[in-house]
Amino acid sequence: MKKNLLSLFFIAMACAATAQSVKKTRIKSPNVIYIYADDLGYGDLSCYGATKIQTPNLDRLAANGIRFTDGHCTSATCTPSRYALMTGEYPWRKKGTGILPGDAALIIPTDRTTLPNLFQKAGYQTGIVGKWHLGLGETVTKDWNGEIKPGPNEVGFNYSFIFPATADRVPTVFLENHKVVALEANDPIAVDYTKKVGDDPTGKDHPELLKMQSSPGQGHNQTIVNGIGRIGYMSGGKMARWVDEEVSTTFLANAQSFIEKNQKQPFFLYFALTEPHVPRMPATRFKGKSGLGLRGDAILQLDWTVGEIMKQLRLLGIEKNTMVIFTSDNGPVLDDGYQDEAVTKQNGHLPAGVLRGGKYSALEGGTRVPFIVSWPGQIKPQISPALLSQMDLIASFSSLIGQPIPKGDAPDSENLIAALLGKTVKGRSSFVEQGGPLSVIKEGWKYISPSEGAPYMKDVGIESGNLPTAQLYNLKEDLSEKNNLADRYPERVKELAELLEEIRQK
Ligand code: NG6
Ligand code: CA
Repeated sequence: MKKNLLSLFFIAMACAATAQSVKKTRIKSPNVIYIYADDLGYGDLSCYGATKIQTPNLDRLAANGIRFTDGHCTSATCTPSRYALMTGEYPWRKKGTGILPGDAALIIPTDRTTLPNLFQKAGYQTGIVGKWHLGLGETVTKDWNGEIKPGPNEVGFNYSFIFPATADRVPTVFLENHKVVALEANDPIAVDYTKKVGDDPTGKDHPELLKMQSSPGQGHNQTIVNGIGRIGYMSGGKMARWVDEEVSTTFLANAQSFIEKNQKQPFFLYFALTEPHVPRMPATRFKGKSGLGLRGDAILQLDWTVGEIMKQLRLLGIEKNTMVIFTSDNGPVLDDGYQDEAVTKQNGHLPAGVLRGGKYSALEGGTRVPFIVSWPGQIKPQISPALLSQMDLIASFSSLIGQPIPKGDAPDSENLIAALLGKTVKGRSSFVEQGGPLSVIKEGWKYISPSEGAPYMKDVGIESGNLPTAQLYNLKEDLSEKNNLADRYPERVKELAELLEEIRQK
C-alpha cells in the first residue's frame, strides 16, 4: 500500500514537472497574432480617445493588455512600413520601397532573416492572411494564371492567403499560396498598369456604372470591378474577382481556419486587414452603422473582426498563451480617392486625434498609430509611453523565442521585448520617421528635415510637414506640433540633424 502511494506520488510529481516545462516552453514560444490595420489613425479607436465612434473589442484588447501611446510604423504609407516590419530595416535605405503598383515584383530579399522566417526557424507554423503589398514574382510582367513566385511563401510563410497590393488596385483577386483563387482556365487574367487591356469598362469612360464615384483628380478611374473604379487595368478572371463587401469575412474565415489548424503548436499569424483603406465597402450589415460614412462603418467592421478572433482564441482555450499585437501601417486619411462621405459625415471625428498631419505626412499623424499588445497569461494591463516601432518586433521576438538573427540582418531593429511585455517603459532612444522628408525623434524632441514641396496636400486634405527650413518640436509639451522651436534652439537642431545623418550613413 505504502509503496503504491509512493509511486503515485512520484507519478504526480513527474506530471507536474512536465506541465511546468510545457508552461515554460509556451512562455518562450507563445502563439503570436499580428493584426495590421490599413490607414487607421491614432484617434480612430475609442480607447485612443475617439468619441464619435465606439470600438468595444479593441478597447477590451487594450484594457487587458498594453496600450502604447508612442508606438509607430516607420513610414506614412503602406509598402515601406510593411517592408520594415518584415525585414527590420529602415525602408528608406533601399530604393523601390515606395507605394507599389499591383503588378510589382517582390521587394523583400529571399535570403535574409524576416519576421516570419525567424518564427519558422524556431519551429513555428507561420501564415499570412490579408493585404500583402510587397510585390510578387521576379518581374513586373508575369503570368497571373500560373504559379506566382517568389512571394510570401518564399520569405517565411508556410501558408499565405493574400491580395497582391491594395483594395483599390488591380488585380482584385485573392491568391492562396502561389495561385489565384477560383481562376478558370478559359478566362485568363491580364493586368497592365500602362495601358488598357480587355474590354472591361473604365470609370473614366463609364462613370454611370459606378456605385461609388472617384474623387476628382485622384485617378481610381481605370478598370471597374464591382461598380468601383480601380487603379490599373485588368481583364479576365471574372469568377476569381472578389466582392468588396466579402473581402473582410473571407480573410477572417481563412485566419480562423489557420488558427484552428495550428492551435496545438506554436504559430505566427500575420493578419493584414484592409480596413479602413479605400475603397471602403464593408459588408452591408455595417453600412450606415457608424454615422460617419463608410470609413466609420469599415472601422466598426475592423473592430468586429478583431472581436471574432479573440472569441475564437477563448473558445479554443489558447487565449492565455497567445500574444496579440494590433497596430496600423500608416496614419489616417479621409479622402483617398473616392467620394464615400468620409469628409461630409466626419461629424467632428478626428482620425489622428490630437496629432497633426496624417497619411503621407512627416508630422506625427503620419506614423504614430494605435499600438496594442495583449498576452493575458503574461502581461499586466497598463498604458505605456515607451517609444517603439513595428520594425523592432523582429529583434524583440528573436530575444523572446531564442532564435538568433545572423549578423547584418534586421540592422535597424531593436530588442524591446521588455517594453512589449510591459516590464519597462524604456523604449528606443531615437527613431527615424518617414513622411515625405525624414524626421528624427530623441528624448521627446522631434526634428523634421527641410524639404521643398507643398506644405498642404490639397487632394487628400492633409498637412505634409514640408517646410524649406528645419522644424523642431517638443513633443512632451506640444504633441500637436504647433510650435516650431527651431529658431529658439539652433544647437538642438544641429544635434538632431547630425544624428539623423549618422543613422542614415550607418
Ligand atoms: C495612392 C493612392 C491612394 C492609395 C495609396 C496607397 C492615388 C491618387 N492615391 O497613390 O488611393 O491607394 O496610394 O495606400 O492614386 S497605402 O496605404 O497602400 O500606402
Ligand atoms: Ca496603408
